[in-house]
Amino acid sequence: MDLSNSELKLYTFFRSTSSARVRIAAHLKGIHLDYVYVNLRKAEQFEDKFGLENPNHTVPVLAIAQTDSSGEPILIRQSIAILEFFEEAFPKRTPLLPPPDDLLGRARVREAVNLIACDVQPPTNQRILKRIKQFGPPANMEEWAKEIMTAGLVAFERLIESGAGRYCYGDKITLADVVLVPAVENATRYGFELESCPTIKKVFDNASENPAFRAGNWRRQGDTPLDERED
Ligand SMILES: N[C@@H](CCC(=O)N[C@@H](CS)C(=O)NCC(=O)O)C(=O)O
Repeated sequence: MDLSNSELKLYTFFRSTSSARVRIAAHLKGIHLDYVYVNLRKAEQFEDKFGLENPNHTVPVLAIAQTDSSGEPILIRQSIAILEFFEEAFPKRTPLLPPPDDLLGRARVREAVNLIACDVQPPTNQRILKRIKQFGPPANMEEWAKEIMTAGLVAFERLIESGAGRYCYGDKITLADVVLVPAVENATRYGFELESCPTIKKVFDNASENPAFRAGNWRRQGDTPLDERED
C-alpha cells in the first residue's frame, strides 16, 4: 500500500488518551495528520455522522484518503491497530518496537501496551465513568477511576522495572512509552501519585521532554480550550 500521496486524517479529541497515543506516534515518525476534532464533552461521538465513521463511537479514527477493493473509504478505528499500522507502513521512520530479532523485547513492549490499552483504559473510559456517576453513592466515579488507574500503573511499574532504561524498554522510545505517558497524565488527575512508581516517574519525565510527546500532549491541541492550554 503506497501512502506517499495519501492524505491521512485523524479524528481526535484533545483530552482522549487513546488519541494522544496516535498523535505522539505520528510526531515521532514524522507522519503528517490532518485533525478532525470530535468533542466528547458535547457527545459528538454519538452523532450519526461520526457513527458512520466509527460504529463503536470512539476516537481515535484514522482515515486514509483512498478506497479499498470494494470502493469503501479506508478507516482504522482502534488506536493500537493504528499504531501497528504506522509501524508496518513506515518501518524505517523511528521504529517504535524493538527489532524483529528481539522477539522477547517486542513481547515485553506489547504486554506493557496491552496492560494500559486493555486493562486500564476500557473500564475508565468516559462512557463507563458516566454510568458510575449515574449510579450514585456508594458508587464513586473518582474513586473507581483512581483505584483502577493506580492498580494498573503499579502493575505496569513491576512489568517494566527490570528492563527499563531512559524509557520503558531500554534507552529507546517504544510504543510502551507512547501509551504510558497519556495514561499517567490522566491518572494524576484522579489522584495517582507518580512518586509511588519511581521507574514510571523516570520514564515519564524523560519522555515529557521529547518534542513529539510535547506536541501530542492534550494541553497543546487545536481543540484544547483556552483555559486548559499550555504552551
Ligand atoms: N480501544 C479503543 C478505545 C477508544 C476509546 O475508548 N476512546 C475514548 C477516548 S480515550 C472515547 O472515544 N470515549 C468516548 C466514550 O466513552 O463515549 C482504542 O484504543 O481506540
